[in-house]
Amino acid sequence: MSAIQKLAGKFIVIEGLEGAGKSTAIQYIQDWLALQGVIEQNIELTREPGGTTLAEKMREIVKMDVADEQLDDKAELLIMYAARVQLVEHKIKPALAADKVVIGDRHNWSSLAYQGGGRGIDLQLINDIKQVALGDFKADFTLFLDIEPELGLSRARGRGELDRIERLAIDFFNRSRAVFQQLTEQEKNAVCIDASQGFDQVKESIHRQLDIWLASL
Ligand code: Z5A
Repeated sequence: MSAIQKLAGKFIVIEGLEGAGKSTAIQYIQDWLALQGVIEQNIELTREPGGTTLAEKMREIVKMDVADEQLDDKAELLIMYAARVQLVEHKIKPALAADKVVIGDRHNWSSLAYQGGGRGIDLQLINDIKQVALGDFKADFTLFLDIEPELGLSRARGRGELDRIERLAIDFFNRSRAVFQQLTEQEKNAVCIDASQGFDQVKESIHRQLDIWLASL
């Protein structure tokens, strides 16, 4: 079977803390797909929360600062899943059914890491909500870009003002990171990339891990 045939209908996800370099890594994945012969029209890019008209509205709500009302942690969690259902049902599944390769900038692990690890919501409750919202749908391959929160936030800060979630204490991000690391250890089709390396080394690591995954298909 050719690489193009193996990759058709596959969902690749990039996860990691802010400033880990997810947007940059997505470009590296696109470069790698091009090397495998996958044409641009057969690649769909998504981001979470967001990626559809309604899901982008929900993204605005989770990022919004409201002076007289705090977004409740459980409301935040439910909005993440509402946005995810919209994205999966209206964009990701149709693209996969059309044999496209979908690259996701964040997916389900971000809820376990941020709302679970960071906010302290029970991981089993989050898994139950996931099951109701998405059933067994999941990524085919996950690349977790691991970085010290301090370094990631300093990179994110370089881009301008931090948003509502980015302004949380370092402890929050350390707890989120620990969940990401745990999930990577547990999941067969996931790898950890040291995102503190320079651009070229990160690119090389991502391409190497994608080669190994492709060979396993
Ligand atoms: N969230 C949640 O709580 N629960 C959920 O279920 C989901 C999300 C899905 C989404 O924000 C927020 O929602 C996020 C989690 C929460 N919260 N926060 N905070 P977003 O989409 O706006 O932000 P992000 O996903 O964290 O992305 P980001 O901040 O844009 O980071 P990034 O994409 O990983 O980084 P980047 O833009 O590729 O790189 C950042 C900078 O570092 C940039 O200037 C690069 O040139 C530089 N960079 C990248 N790689 C390197 C290397 N290797 N060396 C040096 N510099 C580098």
